[in-house]
Amino acid sequence: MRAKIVAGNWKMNKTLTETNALLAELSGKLPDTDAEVMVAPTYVNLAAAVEDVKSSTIQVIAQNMHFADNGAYTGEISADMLLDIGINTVIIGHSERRAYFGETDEILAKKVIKALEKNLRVVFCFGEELEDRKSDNHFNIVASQLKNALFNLKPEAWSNIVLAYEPVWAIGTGETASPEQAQEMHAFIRKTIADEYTTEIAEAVSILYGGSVKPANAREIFSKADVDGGLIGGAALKADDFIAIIDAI
Ligand code: G2H
Repeated sequence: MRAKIVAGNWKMNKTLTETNALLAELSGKLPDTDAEVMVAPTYVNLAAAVEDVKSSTIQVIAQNMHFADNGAYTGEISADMLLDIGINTVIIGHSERRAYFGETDEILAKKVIKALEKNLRVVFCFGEELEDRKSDNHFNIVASQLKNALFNLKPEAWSNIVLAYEPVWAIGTGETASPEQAQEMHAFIRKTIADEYTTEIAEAVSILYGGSVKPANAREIFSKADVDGGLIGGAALKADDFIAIIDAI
């Protein structure tokens, strides 16, 4: 049985005061669920967020990390810093990191290796842009993103990987992939992993869908066989919306 996961990526939103308030509300309203529930606040609020959810099952995760152990990397955060404040999971490869901060497949491969070496679990994001889909190149792009960043990993490393397929054209745009488009791509991702590794590894990895998931569309997307949950942006910023999405899984 694959893990079902609903993860909220708060991006550059929520002050400390707002973080405390949202986590108090979420903890209080969290429904009984088989799914793992994660939230990714901004760096400066991570330690406080870990405290906030201490008596709840909500996991606090990080939005990014650097691939070096430590050193002269102004503004960056290391795996050890995350581990030391009780963070066990990190998002790597979000399309906004790729687009605005120049993170290439090569950089992302290094980050994934470092995170896994440190025993962090990785939520690895990838997905095609609109032109790729229009030119019917989306499967090739997704396959190359997986190959470049992940297919150097040893088979056993995959137990610490969660995938998040996020078509860039559906991120924060209100535009969502249809449940059929999501299923089609998730099945392709699983087959690509099975071809490179084994069917067992492909069947065991959780693949989340991300891109304008909201209470109104979550249930249908989550009902698809190869969709194991969601990475939620905008709709994770309001407790009631996020709870409704957790309820939909
Ligand atoms: C995709 C998603 C969360 P949103 O970036 O990672 O954001 O749900 O706002 O499209």
